[in-house]
Amino acid sequence: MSSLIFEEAKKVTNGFNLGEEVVDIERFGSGHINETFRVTSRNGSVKSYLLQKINHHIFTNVDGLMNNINIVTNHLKSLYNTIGLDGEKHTLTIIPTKSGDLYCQDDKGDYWRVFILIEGTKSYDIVETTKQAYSGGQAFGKFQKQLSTLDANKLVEVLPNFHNIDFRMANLRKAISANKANRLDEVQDILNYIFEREERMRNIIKMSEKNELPLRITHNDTKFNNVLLDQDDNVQCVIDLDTVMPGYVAYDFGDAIRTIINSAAEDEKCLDKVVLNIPLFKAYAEGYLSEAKDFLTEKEIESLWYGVLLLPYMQAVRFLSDYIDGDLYYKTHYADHNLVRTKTQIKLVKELELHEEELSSILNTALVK
Ligand code: ADP
Ligand code: GN1
Ligand code: MG
Repeated sequence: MSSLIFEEAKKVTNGFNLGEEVVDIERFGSGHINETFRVTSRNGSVKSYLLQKINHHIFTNVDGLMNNINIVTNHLKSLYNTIGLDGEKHTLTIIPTKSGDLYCQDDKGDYWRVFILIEGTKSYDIVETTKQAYSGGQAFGKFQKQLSTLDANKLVEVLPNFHNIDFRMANLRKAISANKANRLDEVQDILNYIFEREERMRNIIKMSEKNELPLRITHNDTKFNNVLLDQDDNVQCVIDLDTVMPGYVAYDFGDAIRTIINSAAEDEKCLDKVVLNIPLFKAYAEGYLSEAKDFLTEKEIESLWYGVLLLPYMQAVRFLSDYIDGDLYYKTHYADHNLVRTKTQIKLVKELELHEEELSSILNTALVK
């Protein structure tokens, strides 16, 4: 870890009540946006916390974002309390600053927050078993169900148009026109592939224009590593709540499948390894529908498959736009990292299209289970 960020993190912990002495700070997780640390402190016993520097270039309304998380986690805690479960183990808990704020700002203007680190949990970048996939499905299905009783007007839309494909395509077109990093020539084939599919990927938008889909409170970043499972791979907690805001259920379903059905990493360079793990798809769909099928409308059920095709496609559009822009949005670890990520997502779209009939029929069967 660069010593500068370590110094910053250490300094910032003084503003929170984390015990007598911070004994260790290490980097944690593999997210693309925020900087995450595990902080270990001693106060008689040893306790761990999760410290995050919020990327305020992306999340410009940090106050609104932290208020959203506070509202959502308080709502979930009150639901857990009514069934006698410890809310601090099943949702995030914000540790306020010494002056009682939900976050603090350092002298460089960066924003920091602290959560309780839920011990004995695991998260997976790549899903390994059907049990894990089923639990992930249950976790996000239950999350949507629990939030269905929260008034959506209480939340601010932290990132407007986040999953709006027309908005993402408009951004791609802007990136192409500006060609900031002079990278257009090498991505022409990918662009052709993307534009050929543009209309087909507008199914959810079209349904929304016809008022066929209810807006619900959704998670909007249902990557599988945003679920914590316990040691036996049962559901523990849904995390990474920065993007919780009004949305369509199909976006959450599709984004989870995007990371679950891929046998390889999101940035796998060898595209032959990017193949579908269909049993994991089935398990996630069954887990999700076991929680969600009672509240989903018929049209929402119809939209789930469109989400499965759309989310890897939209992710390709987002990674590619950032590559063309010169890597301004996502953290990258080498020069063409965003291009590698784009190609992986495109390969996924191709695989999903090839298996469309089989996968849709699995989804229909999961519905009547
Ligand atoms: P990012 O925005 O960088 O994805 P996350 O909030 O998802 O950040 O955190 C990164 C990783 O840290 C998660 O994938 C998970 O492994 C771990 N993590 C996050 N919050 C907690 C928590 N409260 N308790 C235990 N582990 C956590
Ligand atoms: C980002 O922060 P992280 O890694 O969980 C991104 C998601 C993308 C994801 C792709 C706010 O999520 O939308 O799907 O990367 N988050 C934001 O891996 O843009
Ligand atoms: Mg995350």
